[in-house]
Amino acid sequence: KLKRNLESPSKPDQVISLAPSHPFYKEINEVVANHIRRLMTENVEEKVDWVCIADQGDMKVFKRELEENGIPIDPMKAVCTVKGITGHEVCQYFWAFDTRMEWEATLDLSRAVEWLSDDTFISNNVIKRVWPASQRDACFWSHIRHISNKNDETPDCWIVVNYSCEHPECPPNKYVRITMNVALICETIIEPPANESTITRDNITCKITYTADVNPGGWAPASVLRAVYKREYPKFLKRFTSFVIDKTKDKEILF
Ligand code: 6CM
Repeated sequence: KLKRNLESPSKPDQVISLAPSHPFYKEINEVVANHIRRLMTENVEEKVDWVCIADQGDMKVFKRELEENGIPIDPMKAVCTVKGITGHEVCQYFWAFDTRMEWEATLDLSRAVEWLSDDTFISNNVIKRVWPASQRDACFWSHIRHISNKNDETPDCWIVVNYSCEHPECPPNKYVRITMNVALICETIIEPPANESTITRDNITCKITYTADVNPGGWAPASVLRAVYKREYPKFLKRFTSFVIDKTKDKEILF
């Protein structure tokens, strides 16, 4: 299967390139649709049970404290706006496997397990150990999709979903297996330049919504985990978006 190439990206797909007969086809479509629905109906800034844990002006991170059998599974949600990059660029780099370790600071290693199609692959990711808990890993499919605004009911956006799955070549036998449902959804805002001149990076802004529902698997001390999240999620957003700005600054804009 062909890998999507960042240097000469293929025409944006409007549809899933995974075959409808694939065992993950239904799940991927349902998970993507749920994220889009959540995006359109949920405004964390208006909800009382969501707490803002980082506010850096253009970037805000929220959490909702939740426990399951004594294990914290706090859903996280972040919203940020970044100038000079498009939603397509942000999603392409969040999804791209070959550059993941250039911006990922929470992983020890990432291994591609199987390419399902040119928009979906499965990877195994070993997360850096957090003392005093055991080391964790995750196995998930990563799917990228363009959703065009054919009608007023859906926004024109790019989305990447990282969603836990099982794979015979990735058994959960060495580390504690975390499970997750992570989505990065981007909308591009274009400020029309004066005198119908060409759009430059000064005219574009990307609105990013990031959500992460992570179950750390086995025992994890809540106070340590919550301290890690408070520190690491804002750090990730800053580091990742700076990475995209740096990678794209001398390139043509990928709308
Ligand atoms: O979304 C992020 N990265 C993606 C690409 O790698 C992918 C990553 C998922 C891993 C999420 C790990 C969350 C951290 C879990 C720590 C559990 C340790 C238990 C310790 C108990 C004390 O979606 C960026 C992820 C940024 C995470 C801060």
